[in-house]
Amino acid sequence: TVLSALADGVLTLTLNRPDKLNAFNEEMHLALRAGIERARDDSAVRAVLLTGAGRGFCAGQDLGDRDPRKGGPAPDLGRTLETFYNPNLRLLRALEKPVVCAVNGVAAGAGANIAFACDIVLAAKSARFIQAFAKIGLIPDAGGTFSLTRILGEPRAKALALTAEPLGAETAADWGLIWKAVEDDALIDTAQTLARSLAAGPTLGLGLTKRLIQAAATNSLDAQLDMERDCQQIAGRSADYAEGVTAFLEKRKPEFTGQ
Ligand code: LHQ
Repeated sequence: TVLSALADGVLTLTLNRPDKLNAFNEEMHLALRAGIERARDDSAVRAVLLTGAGRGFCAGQDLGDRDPRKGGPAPDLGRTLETFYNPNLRLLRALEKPVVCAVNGVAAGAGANIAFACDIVLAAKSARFIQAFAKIGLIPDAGGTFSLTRILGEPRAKALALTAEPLGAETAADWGLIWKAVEDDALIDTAQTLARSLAAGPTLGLGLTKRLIQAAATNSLDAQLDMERDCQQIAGRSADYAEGVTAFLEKRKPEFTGQ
């Protein structure tokens, strides 16, 4: 349910239930988790590219999994979040390697919010983001109330979440919700080129940068300055810093190793 391929330091994870627009079932949650854990544990992985197979990126939770018409007790969706979604969201944010997301088509419900948890999001111009939860009586999960509010502020976060109105990729980019909207047929090449160039970069420093930027929202300036000091101390001792400066002085391209 998730294809996994490592090339040029980039682990490409492709959500792969195209007949269901890559909606999440339990198997796909666990396969995505295994992919992110591999990215964390395998030093050959220096960047991740997340995308979807077929015409959609991800339609959120598979609503066919539990049919209320069949009766039985109401499901405990809090438990579903705790068991399946939240671990993946936490792993993605804690992963100290760049994660590029290529949103190749519609991203609905938790599918949209998983994209917003990635570090650099590119979307096909025809892709749409839909906070579909309001249509079925749920609240935006998979970090949606966090990312939408942090990125957009309350007015736009509330309107998207309360109306479930689709947001086109170009508007999403104009609003700063994603990095760029690109022509449909250029999406995968653009995302792969970006992911490969990040993977060839000073990934130790890039990982620290991700940690710092994510911490900034809740830190005071003083705490953030202390954290920058500590992270720069680590970066300054890295082989990549020595190589970066040497390459600059020798007027050549640096060869970073992520060490
Ligand atoms: C689907 C789905 C889908 C199953 C398309 N499930 N089959 C929820 C509950 C539990 C725990 C905690 O978290 C969550 C989080 C959530 O994510 S809630 C939100 C769940 N997602 C949605 O409500 C979105 C439902 N899907 C749609 O509204 C539409 O499919 C969109 C707008 C995504 C795409 O529309 P179209 O491009 O018109 O495609 P379609 O509707 O024709 O879908 C194509 C096929 O995919 C179709 O199957 P079929 O056999 O008829 O060809 C759909 O039934 C299936 N599909 N989403 N979530």
